[in-house]
Amino acid sequence: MHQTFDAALGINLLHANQRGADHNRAHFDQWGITCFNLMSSPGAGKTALLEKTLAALSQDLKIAVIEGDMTTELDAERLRQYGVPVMAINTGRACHLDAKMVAGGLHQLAQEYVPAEFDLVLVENVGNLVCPAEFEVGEHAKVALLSLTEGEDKPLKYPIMFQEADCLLITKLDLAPYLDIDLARIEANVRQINPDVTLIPVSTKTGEGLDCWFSWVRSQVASQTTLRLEARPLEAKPDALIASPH
Ligand SMILES: Nc1nc2c(ncn2[C@@H]2O[C@H](COP(=O)(O)OP(=O)(O)OP(=O)(O)O)[C@@H](O)[C@H]2O)c(=O)[nH]1
Ligand SMILES: [Zn+2]
Ligand SMILES: [Zn+2]
Repeated sequence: MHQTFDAALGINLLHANQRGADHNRAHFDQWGITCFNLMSSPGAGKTALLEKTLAALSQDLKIAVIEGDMTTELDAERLRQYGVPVMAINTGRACHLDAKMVAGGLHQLAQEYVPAEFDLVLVENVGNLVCPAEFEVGEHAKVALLSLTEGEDKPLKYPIMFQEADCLLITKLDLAPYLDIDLARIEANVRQINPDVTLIPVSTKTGEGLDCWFSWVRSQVASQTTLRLEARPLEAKPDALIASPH
């Protein structure tokens, strides 16, 4: 009985979240913004990757960040140094961002800026290898990070995030000489879970692989823009949505 109740509650929560995520995506689409949801275990290198990404791409693309942390604004402060809007969301006790929290970030963006002027919103999820993958936030692509120090078996032991990822960055490549780890085995384990994922090994310390990541980002933004232009004639401006995200 207890289990049935829990299961029903879980399904309702996910349904409600999905509605919120669809709503957020509608805003992104109307504004012409591409959104990525960055997910990993704590410390895999999401903020370090965002720092490099903002440094390399924020001249060409207009970028905003929605930064999820349980309690602090430490990551948000790191990213604000790059001169882009960073909306910090403290989740309190929650171990993931949900669609409603990201909607809060979008409201803030819409109040302080003209959202239609942005090209890309990067969401840094709370560091957690399990829960963030269950809660869509309205993103166009899920980007997962797996650092070399976490071990070869993680894609097999925690498959959901790896299954869901459109792009998987294997991070901290510079540490390979110091670790007893086989990159080819990690890649094989990832492919077993998600054969088609875009796999990019990187190091933010040496810069290795970052150009490949930047190209992926640029191509996603370009293809999302093309999709939207095909789906909707330009004259159909979402005035009501721009005026008020909710
Ligand atoms: N050697 C090495 N260290 C890295 C690399 N990327 C990140 N780090 C280090 O790993 C630690 C965690 O990096 P963050 O970018 O803060 O990780 P995160 O995923 O944002 O962490 P949370 O937000 O707490 O989940 C920091 O000490 C970084 O300097 C890398 O490519 N190589
Ligand atoms: Zn971080
Ligand atoms: Zn809305």
